[in-house]
Amino acid sequence: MKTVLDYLEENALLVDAFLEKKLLYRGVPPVLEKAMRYGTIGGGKKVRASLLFASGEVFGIEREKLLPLAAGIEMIHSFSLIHDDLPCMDNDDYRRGKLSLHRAFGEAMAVLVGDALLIEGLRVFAADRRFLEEFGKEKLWEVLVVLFEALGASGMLSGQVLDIQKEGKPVGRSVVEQIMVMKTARFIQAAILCGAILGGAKAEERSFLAEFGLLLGKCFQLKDDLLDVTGSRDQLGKTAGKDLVQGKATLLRVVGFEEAEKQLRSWYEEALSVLARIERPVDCLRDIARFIVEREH
Ligand code: GRG
Repeated sequence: MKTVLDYLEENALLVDAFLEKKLLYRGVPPVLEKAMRYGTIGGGKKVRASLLFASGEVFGIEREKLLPLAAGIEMIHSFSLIHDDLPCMDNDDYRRGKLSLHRAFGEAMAVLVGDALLIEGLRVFAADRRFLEEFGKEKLWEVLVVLFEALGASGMLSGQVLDIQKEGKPVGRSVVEQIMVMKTARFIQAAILCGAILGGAKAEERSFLAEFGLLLGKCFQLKDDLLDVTGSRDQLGKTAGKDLVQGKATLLRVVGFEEAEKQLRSWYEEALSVLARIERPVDCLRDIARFIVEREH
């Protein structure tokens, strides 16, 4: 029987194979292509791509049709990690079990490769003729708007600004939750919403998936924070125990480990009960949700 780990691995391989072919450019400085490939292919869990596939599956969309968008979402995610690791941001030397991009290629290149992955990550599906013919202009436009909103001033960008601003400062619960939502949860929610948009979900289904996605995104960030305390560098593929040292504004810091674990359970259960309201096959999304809260990396 196929487990969720098999499913995630299969999806990661599919996305990597797609990126292998797509991240080959003519007339581009070879170092840019090499570094873009270094930052994306063969690394990371590719959870956001899997969430898009699983959400598409709820509406009967075949994975192959979603591949350009899944790859684009993972390129954009990789951009955020590359910039997050920069010395002027979180300053991390390791990512995905190897040197972070600026350590391997230099800081200027890491800034530019991040920029490239953000723009190319949008282009890879928006300029894909077959993707456009399959889903049509209206849905493509909706997908772009959802991604812009999750990434821009109302999402990841502001989440990162707050994350940096609040480092080492006293913070309350509402601010740390705002950081979790903006920095992490909105993009995870967007990956799930894209499947709903492309699948022609009804308004009610879309709003359940939006609620589920936000709760799952908060679970994802909280689990990431807990793993930062309990995990090792080998296990996580990145430096462990940094949040406490850097005085990161996390929920864990505000409420303590035990309370944070309880909160994770409670958001997870709430997410599952919202998901259960959708009268379609949601097993894949449920399995990934479980993986997210139980994972060890
Ligand atoms: C969007 C314009 C714009 C700017 C981005 C740098 C930055 C500003 C934001 C950083 C956001 C960030 C890194 C959030 C953390 C999210 C998180 C918990 C990432 C870890 O994701 P995993 O575990 O990583 O899925 P893998 O390596 O498995 O892909």
